[in-house]
Amino acid sequence: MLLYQTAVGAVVAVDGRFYSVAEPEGWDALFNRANLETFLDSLVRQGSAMAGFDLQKHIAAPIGSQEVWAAGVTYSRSRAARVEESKSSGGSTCYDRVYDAERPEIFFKATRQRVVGTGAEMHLRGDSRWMVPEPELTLAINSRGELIGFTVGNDLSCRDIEGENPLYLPQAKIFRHCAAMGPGILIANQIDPATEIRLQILRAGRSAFEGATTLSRMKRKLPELIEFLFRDNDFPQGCFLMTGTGIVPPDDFTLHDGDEVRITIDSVGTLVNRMQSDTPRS
Ligand code: DO4
Ligand code: MG
Repeated sequence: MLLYQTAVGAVVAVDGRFYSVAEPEGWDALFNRANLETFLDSLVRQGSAMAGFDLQKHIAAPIGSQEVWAAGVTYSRSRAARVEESKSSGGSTCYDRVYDAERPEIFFKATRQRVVGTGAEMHLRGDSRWMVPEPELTLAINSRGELIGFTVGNDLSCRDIEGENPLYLPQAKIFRHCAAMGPGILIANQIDPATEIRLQILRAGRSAFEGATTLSRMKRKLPELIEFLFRDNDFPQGCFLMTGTGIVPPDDFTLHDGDEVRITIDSVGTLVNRMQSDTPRS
């Protein structure tokens, strides 16, 4: 069962049929509803499917007032890439250390206003010459710390800014339209570790990079990441947690204006975003 936020309200999809979710208090209330899966299940069983609904026309990012956080260096591929990019700054040992440490790296990624959904543009920073998408399984977690579902996330990042000095991480990670999530949320509290994540970058219609990994290559367990995120921390409207990238393009690759980034997670969906270097300020 997939939950979408759309211009006409929340919609749930089962077997290719769409059902309207009448939640008068809006997305945040739905996100934090007790027994969400049971509620949506009974709504589908009792309701009638929407006739002729065009999801692509109405879809929005599946986020309300939730903050977006991210875990890092959860795959050995991410550790290796970061050790390489930060060699000249002398900061490279911190990535080896955090990969093996009990405490994971968890950082703040975005507020709602910095997040775009599928089909929308992401922003390439004007002061970075080395940017990459980071395709990440993203957890939807309610205010009680319960995992309610999974979406596809893109933790767009500046490798040169982070590589110059790890203390620049917030600037490498947080900027206008720095995060994409969607298309919807797979409502479930478990996901098969054999699930694949695939990244495809198209430039002028041709493949500029393709890569894949599986969730089983992630070093950390999902409950472990959630437990650390919620330690001494409150999320009254719930939150999202990106779980780190296991796919990094080669070191000579950077995103260009106009590139299309496609991230697919089996059973969750495909997130598609075009890269823009001059998105007007909103
Ligand atoms: O250490 C910096 C960020 C790591 C990250 O975003 C990732 O591994 O996905
Ligand atoms: Mg990341």
